[in-house]
Amino acid sequence: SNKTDCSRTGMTLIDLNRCFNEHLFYTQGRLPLSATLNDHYMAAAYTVRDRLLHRWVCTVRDFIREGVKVVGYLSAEFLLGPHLGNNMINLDIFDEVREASENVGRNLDAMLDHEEEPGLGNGGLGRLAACYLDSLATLEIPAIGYGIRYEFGIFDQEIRDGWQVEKTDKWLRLGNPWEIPRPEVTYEVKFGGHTAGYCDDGGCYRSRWTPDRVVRGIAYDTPILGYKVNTCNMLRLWKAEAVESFDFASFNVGNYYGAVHEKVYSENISKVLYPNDEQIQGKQLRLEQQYFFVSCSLQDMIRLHLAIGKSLEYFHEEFAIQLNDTHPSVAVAELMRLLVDEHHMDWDTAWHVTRNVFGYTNHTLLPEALERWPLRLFANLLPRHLEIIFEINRRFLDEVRVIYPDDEARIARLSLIDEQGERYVRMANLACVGSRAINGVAKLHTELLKTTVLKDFYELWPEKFSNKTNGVTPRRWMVLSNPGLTRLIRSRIGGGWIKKLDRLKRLESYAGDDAFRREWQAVKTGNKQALAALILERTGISVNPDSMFDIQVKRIHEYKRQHLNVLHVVTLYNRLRRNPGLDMLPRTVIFGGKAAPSYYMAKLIIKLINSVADVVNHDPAVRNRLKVVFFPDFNVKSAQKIYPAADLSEQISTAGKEASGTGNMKFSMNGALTIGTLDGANVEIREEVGADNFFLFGLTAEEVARIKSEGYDPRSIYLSNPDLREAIDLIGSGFFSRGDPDLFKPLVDSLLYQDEYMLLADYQSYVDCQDRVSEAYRDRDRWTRMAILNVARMGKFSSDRAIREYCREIWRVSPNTVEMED
Ligand code: 26V
Repeated sequence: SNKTDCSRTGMTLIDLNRCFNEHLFYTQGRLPLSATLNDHYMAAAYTVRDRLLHRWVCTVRDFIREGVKVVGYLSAEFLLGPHLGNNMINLDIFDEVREASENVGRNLDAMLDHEEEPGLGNGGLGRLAACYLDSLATLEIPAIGYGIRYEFGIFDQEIRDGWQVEKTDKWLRLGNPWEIPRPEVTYEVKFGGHTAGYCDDGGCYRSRWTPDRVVRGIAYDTPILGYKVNTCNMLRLWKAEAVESFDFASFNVGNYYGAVHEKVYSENISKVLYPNDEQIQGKQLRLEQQYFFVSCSLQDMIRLHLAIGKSLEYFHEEFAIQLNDTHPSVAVAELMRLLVDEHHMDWDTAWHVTRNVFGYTNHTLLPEALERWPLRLFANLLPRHLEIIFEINRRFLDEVRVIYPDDEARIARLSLIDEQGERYVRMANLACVGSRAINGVAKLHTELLKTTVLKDFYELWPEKFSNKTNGVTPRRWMVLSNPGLTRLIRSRIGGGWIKKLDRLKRLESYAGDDAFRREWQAVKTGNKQALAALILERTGISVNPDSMFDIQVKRIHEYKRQHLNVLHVVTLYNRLRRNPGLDMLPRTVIFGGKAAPSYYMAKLIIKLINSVADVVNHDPAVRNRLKVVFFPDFNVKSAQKIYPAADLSEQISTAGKEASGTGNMKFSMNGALTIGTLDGANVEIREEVGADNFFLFGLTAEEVARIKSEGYDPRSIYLSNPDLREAIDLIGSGFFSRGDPDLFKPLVDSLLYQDEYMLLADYQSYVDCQDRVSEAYRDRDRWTRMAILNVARMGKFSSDRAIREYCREIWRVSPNTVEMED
């Protein structure tokens, strides 16, 4: 299919070898003998990139020629993970590149390990955006991801003396071969100043915004290739720069530092990703980031739309724009401003376009995570947008009053402005009013949205609401990260499942096949040995690959309840102390995840895990039956090594708190069984794999709400449960803190006197369930059968299924096959 330019982007081993050597010489400036690991990595990356770019230009050419509808996915985060291996998989040249690298005496895995990942996201939300880009390209849907090119992504985590220490993520240090800077694709973004009314030529009242600062956004494009297709979409990330690289006016009057200050100030906007913690509210720089990337992205889409010769009143027929949470929701006001102020459209037409172009995805029910901006701050930074929001609100509330006359309480709740006490702009309300479609990310989450945080909007516009259960890409999360399992599955049912994950169903008939189960176990053992080696390298702890690998990896948060897992560990430890000869199933309990730098309790939980690990791992009486590991710096790269090695996946959030979870899907796809609550997507995972193949415990979301409303008393549970009491008391006694009873007191007290996330209420149910897990694991054939059935029934959780639903039900876009010829 690739006849035109086989010399430069051919797919044979000969083509790849030549290309690799040419890049080593002409791009890196190296002779084979003096090439470093980095040189080899760069040469491989450019070799792969050439093939992406060939497909990319064909994709762009077809966009323009066919005038197809394009998805614009707006997200403040894209947690892509390393590119090289993934692109090799999608190009279907993995084995050839391995051979080409061995031909120059370099091990491919060393090169893959060398890549620094772009950590431009916090966790689930950013990783979801990355999986969705992969599926959009694989399904041949024209799409552009828009976001921010943070110079520093999520911090690197180090553990010192058991505590988390944050290190800046210098991911661009060695250059980034995967991005194409586009210095000619730039837009200006205004900030601050004031507005003034005037009459235009037609006698219409208009508003003119005179800003006091202007910043320039520069596009950096990353090609996103689909799996075994020619569609190569792009991720366009904006970097902020000063409009004049040097302010000569200031310089000439001697204000050199004033001029440089302006430059430094502008560049700050894309400097660093905010970790999601409580302090984000009210940070002006965060709002500047949001507006900056939204404005650049909308201007870019408008330019592309006008370039194909269409009128802006049809903008929503050429683009579907998705708001990934409320972070980009200022887009509703910005699109109105661009259409009305800059392109002189009348308000009603502009509002029609706006309301029909946007979709809004909600990702959390936690009230403290719902974005609101102090009105003062908003007015100072975006005075024109505040006017527009007031006008949207006035018209909206007029409509509401017709439907609900005299229901002032409801009107106050629906208003875009929170007016109880200090005034705020409510970003979720803005997103709801400005969108045609609103969705949650799992069945339970969507139902809870309708009855809690977005209840009033649901009652107003039930037809706007739908559920889109999250999914993850099987290319990265199975094929790339678990080659052993992929090979085994392929040997029985071929490779069709990689694009049609439902086909994994065909594995069901092998669940009872003894030979297959042996091979399955061998793959798992291999993955566990590899993780054990990595754990030894990163922590100095040696773990036994024959023990059950019980793993919880995710951001550290009280609602995710890593400390409930710790209570279980301490309970097992107490059993061993009480009964040194106990025949206990050997377990290795592994934790990983970052705490937001200002989230004190989360950091204390990390310290607790490490302190418990220290004692348990060094207690000779434990004798290999229990090991505890905190795996530092959990990120996409390490995740690819961790999920394939898990026996047990911990998904233990308080019911009703985790919107979906996506790690739960990655574990299960790699043959781990889940212990979990009825929360987020766990509910649907259990539905799919069958109740017999899922370890369920704990209160339901309804029970949590009911018990809370009736008055919950954690202390009475503590007093009446001896095992729980013993575990908590041991932590509170200073046993794990060198005799210091104060260290973990904040944690213990919060459990005894508040227990916001109801650990104590779920403790016994969790421990009992863990005992059933151990029992099941002892019967290795039964366990393996269950693991096979888990994988076989995970088809629903492919991001391809999720994206198909978004395409059909929200975006109304269809595939467009890209031809490589001509
Ligand atoms: C933000 C904040 C900020 C304030 C303090 C507490 C807090 C807690 C969580 C968040 C995250 C909000 C958005 C988010 O990342 N949601 C995640 O989205 C994933 C993809 O849909 C989903 O799988 C996770 O369950 C959900 O937490």
